Amino acid sequence: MKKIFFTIALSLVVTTLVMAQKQINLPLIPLPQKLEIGQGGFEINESTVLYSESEDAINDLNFLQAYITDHYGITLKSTIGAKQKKSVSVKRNATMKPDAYTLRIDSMSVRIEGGSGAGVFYGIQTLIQLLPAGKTTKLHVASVNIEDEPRFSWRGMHLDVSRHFFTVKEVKKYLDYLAMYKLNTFHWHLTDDQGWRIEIKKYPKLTSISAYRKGTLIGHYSETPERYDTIQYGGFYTQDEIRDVVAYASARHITVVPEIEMPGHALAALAAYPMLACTSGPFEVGRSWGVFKDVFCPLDVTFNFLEDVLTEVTDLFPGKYIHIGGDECPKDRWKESPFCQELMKRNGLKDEHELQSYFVQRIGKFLQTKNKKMIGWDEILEGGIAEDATIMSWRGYSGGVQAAKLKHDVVMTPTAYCYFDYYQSTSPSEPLAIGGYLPLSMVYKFEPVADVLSADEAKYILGTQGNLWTEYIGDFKKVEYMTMPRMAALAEVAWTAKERKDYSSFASRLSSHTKLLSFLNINYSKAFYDISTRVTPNGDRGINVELLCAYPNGQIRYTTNMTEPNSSSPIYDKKFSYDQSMMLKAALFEGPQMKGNVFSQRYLVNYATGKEIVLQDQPDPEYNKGGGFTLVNGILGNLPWNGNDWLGFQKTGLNATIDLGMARGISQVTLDVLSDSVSWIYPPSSMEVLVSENNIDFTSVGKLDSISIRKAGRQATIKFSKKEVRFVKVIATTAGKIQAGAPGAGNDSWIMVDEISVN
Ligand code: TNX
Repeated sequence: MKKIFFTIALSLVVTTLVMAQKQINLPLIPLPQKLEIGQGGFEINESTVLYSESEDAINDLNFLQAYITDHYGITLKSTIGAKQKKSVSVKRNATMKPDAYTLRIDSMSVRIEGGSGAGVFYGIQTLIQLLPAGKTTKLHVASVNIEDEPRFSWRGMHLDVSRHFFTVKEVKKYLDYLAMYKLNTFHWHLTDDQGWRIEIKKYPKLTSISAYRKGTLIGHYSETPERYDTIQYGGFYTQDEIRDVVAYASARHITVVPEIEMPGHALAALAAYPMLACTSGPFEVGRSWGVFKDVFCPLDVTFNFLEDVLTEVTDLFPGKYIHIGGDECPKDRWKESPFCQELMKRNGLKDEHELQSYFVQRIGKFLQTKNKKMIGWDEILEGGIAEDATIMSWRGYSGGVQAAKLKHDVVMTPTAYCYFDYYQSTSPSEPLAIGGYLPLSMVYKFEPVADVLSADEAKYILGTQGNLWTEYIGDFKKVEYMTMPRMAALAEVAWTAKERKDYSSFASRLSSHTKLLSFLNINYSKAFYDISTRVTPNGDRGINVELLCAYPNGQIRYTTNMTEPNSSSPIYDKKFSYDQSMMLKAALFEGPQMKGNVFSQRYLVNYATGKEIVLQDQPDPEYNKGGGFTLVNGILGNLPWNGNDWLGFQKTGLNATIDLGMARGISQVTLDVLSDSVSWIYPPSSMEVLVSENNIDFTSVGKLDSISIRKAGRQATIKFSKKEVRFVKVIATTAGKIQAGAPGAGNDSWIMVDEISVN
C-alpha cells in the first residue's frame, strides 16, 4: 500500500514536472490563464479546411487564412458551416465573456470559441504562435487545451509620429505586432511641437506648414554645442489614410486613440496659425526636443480652432476615447499675458494651473457633445480634474492613484516601467536613446495596480500601455528594436493574471518565440541575454567580481585575454577576485550558440581599489546607487552617463577619505568627473588631495582651481612628489549657482564623480 502510494506520488511529481517543462517550451506570449498540454498534435496542411461555425466569425477566420497564405504559401479553403473532422473551426459563443476564448487542439481538429470577434481573434493569435516559425507546408501544432481571458481591458501601445514620421505601411506593421500580443489599444500621438501629422480639411496650413520642420537636432539633446541638419523633414496622413489605418486596426480588434496635444506641445500648430498663441510670433516648427514655452493661448479663437479640429478628428476615429495631451505645458506665456490674467480674474481662477484646468474642462465638455470620452496625461489633475476624464499616469504611480481615489478611470504608464524610448541595455554598443534604463525584466516586473488602492479603487485601473517617444528613433527598424521584445513583456503584464507571472518562464518562452520574430523579419533586441557585473570589496586584495544574467538558462563563458568568448571558453561558475587590472569578456551560451551580445568590462585595480572609503557627506539619494564604494570599485562610470556608477552631489561637495590599508608610496590621484550642463552637471570648481599617515593630520599635496574636461567627461588628475602614506583625502567642490542663460539657471549645480585612482 505504502509502496503504491509512493509510486503514485512519484509519478504525479514526474508528470507535473513534465507538464511544467512542456508549458515552458510552448512559446506563448502572453501566457494563457489555463493551459494543458496533451500528447501529439494536429497537422494543418493543404487539405485542411477552415470552418466558421457562425457567420459572425468569418472575418477573423479569413485573417487566419490570409496569415497562413502570406507566411507559408498555402491557401486553405475557408467556409461557413458545421465543423468537420480534420478541420480548423472558429465560433462565437455568447455565453462567454467577450474577450475570452478557448482553443482546443487534438489529433482530429483545432477548435476556437470566443465570446466575441475579439475573443475568436485572440484564439487565432494563440494558434498562430503555435505554428512553426519557418517556411513549411506541414504546419504541426501541439495538442493543447486552453481557456483564456485578459486581466485588463486597456492593453496598449503608443507611437509618437511627430518627432519622427512613420508611413502607413510601417504603422500597419506596428499594429500587426500589437495584434500578435493581444494588445487592443493603439495610442497614436499625432501632434507635437516638431510636426502635425493629421490632415484637417478646415485648416490646410496644418499640413502644408505644421507638418514640416526645416531641420532636426543631431545627436543627443544634452550635447553642447547644439548641432542641426538643414534637411526639411516631415509628413502627414491624409484623412483617407487615417481611415485606412483605423479599419486595419479594427480588423485586428484594436481601437485607435488619437492624441491631439493641447495646451502645450503645440508649436507646430502655432507656426501655421500664430493667432492661437499669447504672443504674436512668428513661430517655427520645432527642430529640437524638449518643452517649448509657446503654447496655445486660451482665446476664443483657439477654442474655435480646437473644436473644429476635434470635430474632424472625432469623425475619423470611431473609438470612444480622444487623447488631448495636457502634459508639460509651461505657464510662462499665460503669466505674461494680460488676456490670460483677466480671464483668470473673470472666472475666479486662482493660478495658471486652474487656467489649464479651465482649458481642459472646456475641451472635455465639447468632447461630451460629440459622445467621446477625454483622456489626458496626469498633468490634467493639476488645478482640478475635468468631469469624467480618464488619466494616463506617466510621472510614476501617484497621478494614477490620485485619480482612482477620485473615482476616475486610469491607464498606468509610469516612465520607470513603460517608457520604451529608454535604454534596454547598458552595453556601450547600444544605439542612441533618450536616457534612462528599462531592461526587459523591469518591464515584466511592472504591477499596474498600486498596492495602496483598495479593491474598489483598483477597479478604476483600466490597464496599461507602453509608450514609444521617437526623438531618437528615426526609422522603423529602430522602432522594432526599441519595442521588441519589451512589448511582449508588457503584454503579459496586461493580459496574464498576476499570480501566473514568472520572469524565468517568460524569458524561456521568449527565447523560443524569438524564432517567430526572426521568421517575421522583426529587428528585436537581444538585450535580455545581457550579462552584467557586480563588484564587492575583497579586503586588502582588490575586488571580487561576479557576472549576472537575468535570463535563466544557458551558461556564461568568459575570456580574460581580450579574445571574444566562444562555446569552448571556460564556463563562469564562481566569482573572481582581482588584485590587478583585468579585461573580462563574457557571453551567454545555450549549447554551442551564443545568445545576446558580448559583455566586456575593464576592471581597474590600483592602491585605492576595494579599500575602505569614508564620505563626510552623503551623495544625493537619487544618485547614490552604490555608496562610497562606487568610487573605488574598479569600474569607471559609463558614458553616456545613465546614473549608474556615478555619485551625485548638489548640496555639498565630495569629501572622501580612503584607507589604503598600509603605507604606500604614491604620487598621483585621479578623480572621474562629469560635465553635462543640460542636466545641471558641471565639473567641480576645485579639487584638492590631502594625505595622512594617521588619519588625523592631513597635508595638502595639490589643488586644482579649474578643471577642464575633455568632451562629455572624465578625469581630473593631481600629481605630486612621492609620499609614503596610508590615508588619502579627496575634496571636490560644486560650481555653485548655475549662471543665467544656462539650463537650470539660478539653481544649485551638481557634481557627478566616480572612480578615485591612487597610484
Ligand atoms: C515626456 S511623457 C513627454 C514627451 C517626451 C518624453 C520623452 C509625456 C506625456 N511627455 O513629450 O517625448 O517625455 O521620454
